[in-house]
Amino acid sequence: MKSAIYMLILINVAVYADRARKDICGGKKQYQFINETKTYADAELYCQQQWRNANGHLGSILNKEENKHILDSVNITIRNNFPYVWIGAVRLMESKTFIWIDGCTSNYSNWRSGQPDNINKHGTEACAEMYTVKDTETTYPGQWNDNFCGHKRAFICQHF
Ligand SMILES: [Ca+2]
Repeated sequence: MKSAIYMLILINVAVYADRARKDICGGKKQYQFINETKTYADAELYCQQQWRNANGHLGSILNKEENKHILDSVNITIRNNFPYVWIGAVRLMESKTFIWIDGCTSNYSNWRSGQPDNINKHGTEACAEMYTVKDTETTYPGQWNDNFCGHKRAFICQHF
């Protein structure tokens, strides 16, 4: 799994170079909910391949409006079937910092209280998911958690 994360980091570096050509972070992106479950690396690959010519990636969430937009775009029946979905933030190597996989940056975050905690019986929690439903008394739809990248989740792609 580590190699998959390193691959994602390399992708990120490549995207930073891409940004120099086109300011994708300021552009109007579209999100697409994918109701297939995949590991984090496979989900990112799917987004890249599906929108090869449109900067496909797992979705970055740069502000409150984008976070709400993602949640509102997935109806409640689907949310109940997929209570956790991968989004495009990954842990930067072994640090406490998470970065958006498309290379965009923002001060916005919406972590659940106590997250990211990097605590998992499987190992490092290097990938970010969003809760789509109320998970516990202290978890609300739209909040984020770090989790083990090998879990299979539905996911949110973005493209332009
Ligand atoms: Ca966690």
